[in-house]
Amino acid sequence: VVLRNDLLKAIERNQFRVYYQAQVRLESNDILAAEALIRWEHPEWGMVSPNEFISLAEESGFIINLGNWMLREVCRNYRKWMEGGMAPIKVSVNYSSIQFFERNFVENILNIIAEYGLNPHFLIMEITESVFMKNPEKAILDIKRLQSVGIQVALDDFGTGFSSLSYLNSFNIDILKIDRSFIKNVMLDEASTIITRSVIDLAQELRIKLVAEGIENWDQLAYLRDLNCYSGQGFLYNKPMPLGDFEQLLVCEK
Ligand code: G
Ligand code: G
Ligand code: MN
Ligand code: NA
Repeated sequence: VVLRNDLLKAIERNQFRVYYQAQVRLESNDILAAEALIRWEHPEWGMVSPNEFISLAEESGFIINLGNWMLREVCRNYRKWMEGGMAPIKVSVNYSSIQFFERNFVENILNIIAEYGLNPHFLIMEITESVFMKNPEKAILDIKRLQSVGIQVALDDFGTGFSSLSYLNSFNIDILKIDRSFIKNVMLDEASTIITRSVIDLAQELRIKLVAEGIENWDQLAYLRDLNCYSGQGFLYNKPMPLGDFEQLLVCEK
């Protein structure tokens, strides 16, 4: 209850932060995109992970306000990057299925982006398969509309949960993010190694861009590079970091 009351006030109290983690082209080390990840800087508990509060935000409906806050913050920062002449990378934002099924979901996103005078094509929307399970007809239409203005759609945590290959058929996904539980065991566990290799092949054949999540060491990177895996993110490159630190990284890319 304490957590919930605090959460509902955290926007007005200016306690949310956006952290960024680079998504890197494996072949060249170029930064392709930044995944935006929310953090709650609580005065007593310090930096609170979204794992601790996203489901609470979903249950209470607060996730809608939180998502709007997040997109505005991402747009505001992105505009600053563009004005500073930074490399035009994309920004990848996580959406929960609750947000996806809000009534004016797509209009709302386009309105916010327009407020900041940005072209929507900088945005990648990360969703999970729960979006497809709830209301596939609406999901197909919304994904089409997002893509028609240049927003790309990424399927997050691929290979976990109930992810089905048929989703790749019915929903026109731009990017697949293979879950870090597979990358973690690459070269250590035979099944994870084979699954990873197969997903890389699958993405290539379907012409879907693949992001390998959770790359933590050189062995994993070497394996993924050998198989021509397109891109990845993980602690080997960098951890999610505050805005200022990420901007330093972008300046070096310039
Ligand atoms: O960054 P971290 O490992 O703490 O993220 C934990 C989980 O929270 C991940 O599943 C991530 O997708 C989710 N998450 C992070 N930021 C957001 C956000 O802004 N909105 C939603 N819906 N989920 C987020
Ligand atoms: O569910 P989602 O893929 O959105 O979760 C993203 C979160 O995964 C990031 O916020 C970050 O905290 C975590 N993460 C990113 N890279 C790594 C990594 O290399 N190892 C581990 N264990 N977690 C990572
Ligand atoms: Mn994600
Ligand atoms: Na993931």
